[in-house]
Amino acid sequence: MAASASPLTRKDFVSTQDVRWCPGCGDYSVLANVQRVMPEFVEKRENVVFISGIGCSSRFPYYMNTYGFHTIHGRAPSFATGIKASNPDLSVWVVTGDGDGLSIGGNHLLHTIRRNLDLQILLFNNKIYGLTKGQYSPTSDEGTRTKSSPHGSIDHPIDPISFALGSGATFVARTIDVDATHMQQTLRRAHAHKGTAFVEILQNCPVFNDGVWEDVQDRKTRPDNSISLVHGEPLVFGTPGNLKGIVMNDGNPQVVDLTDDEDPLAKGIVVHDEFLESTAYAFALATLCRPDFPLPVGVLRQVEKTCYEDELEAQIQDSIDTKGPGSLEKLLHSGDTWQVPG
Ligand SMILES: Cc1ncc(C[n+]2csc(CCOP(=O)(O)OP(=O)(O)O)c2C)c(N)n1
Ligand code: SF4
Repeated sequence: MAASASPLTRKDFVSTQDVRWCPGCGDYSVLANVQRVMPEFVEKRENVVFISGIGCSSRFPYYMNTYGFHTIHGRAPSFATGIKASNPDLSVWVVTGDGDGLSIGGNHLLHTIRRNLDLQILLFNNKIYGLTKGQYSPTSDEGTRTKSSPHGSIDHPIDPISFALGSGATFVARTIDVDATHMQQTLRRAHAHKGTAFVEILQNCPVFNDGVWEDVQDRKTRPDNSISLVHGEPLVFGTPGNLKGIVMNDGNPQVVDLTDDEDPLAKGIVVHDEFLESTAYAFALATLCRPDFPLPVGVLRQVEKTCYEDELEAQIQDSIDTKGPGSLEKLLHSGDTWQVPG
């Protein structure tokens, strides 16, 4: 565990607000883990801001004893862009849901990711609209029956990881609400990344979509249904006696059986590389889904790219160097101005 950067503790990040999520909601675990790691990241709470849109997950800023904005549906990434661009020293966190971030907010999420501001985006994926009482969302599986899809959803769902990769995300990871250790490690990695860190958190909504992630949440079935990504390690999953690995066949992932004493490298099992500049491999990983494949969990991709706020600052500095500091007063009274008689 990383050494604590400050005298703050988890309790310092717990607000006085009553937490209003349903009993058993996966959001509790995310909140607890974020509060636990936050003292490692900052020395002062006032240097942190949590920004959300609308949804159950978007109530998050109320429960963090930091600055926060509960903004407009789907617009948290845009607020975060403005906040980070004008206050680059702040630690900026976006909390969104699959509905908030990928329905109404898809456009905003896309543009924030592609600009690569140095901030963290946590997308809670429960594959449903929780707050509005259980309508299907863009990540709902085909056939999901809800009040708004009574005959079963006929939409092809969007995968948040593929969305982030397609938007040019420089850090893309997936973690699970019930796996505290993995989530904390993932949050540390996301925070350490310079650029937009996109983290999908698989989250159970026990009221409207209970068990949608059960096979990867349950400790017993998780090894067979997920694959833990570790840079430099072969893509092996399963349990002793039932080990399997992933090979690439003409660019297509394929599952092969492994005996317990078999060398995965000799069998051609892919070795995970999160630093590849090309997104092709990360996209191939993102296509892995159950029941035919294990679900990849961990960091899929991490690369370096310039950050929006640094480029912006450089442009401002360049203008000051060439044209002088400038005056807002002069600007406002330049050109064609007039007075409205009062
Ligand atoms: C402009 C606008 N449209 C629709 C709504 C209704 N609405 C509120 S939250 C929500 C979806 C939330 O789903 P998700 O982001 O998955 O969050 P969850 O509640 O599951 O955490 C919708 C459609 C709204 N508040 N504002
Ligand atoms: S409706 Fe679902 S997502 Fe919302 S608080 Fe309740 S359990 Fe959590």
